[in-house]
Amino acid sequence: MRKVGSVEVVEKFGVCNLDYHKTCNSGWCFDEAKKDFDWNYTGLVNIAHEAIDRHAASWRKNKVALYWEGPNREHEKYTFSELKALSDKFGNVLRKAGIQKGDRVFVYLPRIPELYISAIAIAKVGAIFAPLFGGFRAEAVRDRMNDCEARMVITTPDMKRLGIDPIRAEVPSLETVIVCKADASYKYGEGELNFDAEMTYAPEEFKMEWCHLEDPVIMHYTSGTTGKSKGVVHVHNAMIGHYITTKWVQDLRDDDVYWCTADPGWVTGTSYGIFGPWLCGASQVIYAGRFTADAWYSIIDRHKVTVWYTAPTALRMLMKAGDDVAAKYNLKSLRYITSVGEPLNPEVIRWGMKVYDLPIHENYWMTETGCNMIANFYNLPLKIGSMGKPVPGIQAAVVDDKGNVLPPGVPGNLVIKPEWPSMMRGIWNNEEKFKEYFRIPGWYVTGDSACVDSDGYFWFMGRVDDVIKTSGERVGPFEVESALLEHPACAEAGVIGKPDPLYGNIIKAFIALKPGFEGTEELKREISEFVKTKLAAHAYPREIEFKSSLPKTRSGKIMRRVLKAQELGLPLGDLATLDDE
Ligand code: 6R9
Repeated sequence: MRKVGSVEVVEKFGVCNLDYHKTCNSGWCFDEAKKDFDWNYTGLVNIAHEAIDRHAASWRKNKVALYWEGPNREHEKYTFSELKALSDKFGNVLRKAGIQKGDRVFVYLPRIPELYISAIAIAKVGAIFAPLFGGFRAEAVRDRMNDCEARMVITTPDMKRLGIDPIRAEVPSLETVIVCKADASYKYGEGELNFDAEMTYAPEEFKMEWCHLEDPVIMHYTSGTTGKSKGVVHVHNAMIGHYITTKWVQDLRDDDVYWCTADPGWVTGTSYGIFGPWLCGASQVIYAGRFTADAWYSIIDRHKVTVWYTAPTALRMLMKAGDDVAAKYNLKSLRYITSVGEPLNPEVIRWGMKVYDLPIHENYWMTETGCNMIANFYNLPLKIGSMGKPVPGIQAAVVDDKGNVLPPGVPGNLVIKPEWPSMMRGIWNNEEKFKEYFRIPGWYVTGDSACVDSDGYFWFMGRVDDVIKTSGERVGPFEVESALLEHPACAEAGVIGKPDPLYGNIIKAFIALKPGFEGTEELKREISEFVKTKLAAHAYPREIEFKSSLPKTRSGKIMRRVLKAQELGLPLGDLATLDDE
């Protein structure tokens, strides 16, 4: 390690199949990547064909695509040919249930093999794969399904009971529920199908739905600062971004065993936990169990994981668990580690270099960008604490509100020049929201602030809006506030992200109670629990503070900015719009 200015630099070694400086900003990399796909020669497009069937018809046919491990060490493995056959069959099941090109199919499953088979099969019939976090509960599920008029959901009996049954009658478009892993005593209701039984009788012969590159195939619901969650639409063309960045940013090669720890309910678990690695023909590990340091290290040890894509909160928890836990396992197989979702603390990288004998390569992107935008590539000197440099073919900049590019060191809006293959093509049913991303002429606006240094590395400063990142999960304050207001005791609620050493941020709620309610500890617990069961296990306030009233604008909007400044002891800023009543 050596120091350059105030920044520590680690020189990286290793085989390099990317000449960063040659490829940078030329845009050729995307054209180059197309040559690796069948559609470049046949004109017949489907991301599932390129991710699975193409390999099933090649020397990779008997290569393991998926090493699956369950919560109790149950394990299964699937080759590319097996995944092709299973997704062909499930494609027939979907068609028999009436699913057609363009239909929205929700997958509300734990990370069991059925989730991955579903994702591929949904793409194969030309429908839109909409993954939902297992942690979501009824109202979050209902709002998302109604927003895009979902026709089908694939789930398990337990999740159905928590997330679907309470709201089934409120989602008129939902025709079919496919139930996975039900035991013999399960009673199928109207419109419900048994995954296993359907698969047993489904024909093997399948006809792929050939699509246009610009046809939608993936939709992720994500949160903004106002309003309900938005459906971010990605098209088959996104495969180019998934593929090239998995190769270059994750440095994935044919002999790797790759493990992305993310759930597909988060974009990382779809772009880099389903499509990216399979588009590269790689073997990937999926662990369906919960996080413990022992469980995670033992996955790396037993599966001989070589490339590991994870997130800052997990790394901080591993650091907290202590070096002794790491020492119990053989982690020597690891050759490359990457992280995304929130800023990665320099001390975590330094700790990683000691314990894993490897640096952790941070990268940056978001649901809407579909693939990594900025990264610490393996062949660049790593600047600890920086997000790295733009992916070749991507032009990123820091600009002021008018779009003027700012000089090095000056913070401003982090923006990206549209468009690239995996950029979102729309927000479902919401042209207005989509347009907001292009409010600075000529740029896609990320909503983050950053600065560039004189070497062209990007440094994250923060969100410019109220979006909260907690344990790497993106949570919109509005959704939490709406859930809070449904509690009988809450008159007003304002929600902020409060910095936290482990979770990055925690959700803190300020609540004004209705008359007659007393702000007890008991009530705090009850309210937290209420949000958990309505919205999601990760989106509840870990901290609640009762206040007699909340700061509002004259038009009655809660001023989260003021709550946050008060909480952090910062200047309150411009209070011209504050209603001083
Ligand atoms: C992939 C993903 C996107 C937001 C993004 C930014 C934050 C992501 C980061 C980072 C600091 C990094 N973010 N990577 N902040 N350093 N390396 O996380 O997608 O859930 O849509 O969140 O996450 O604020 O705008 P998503």
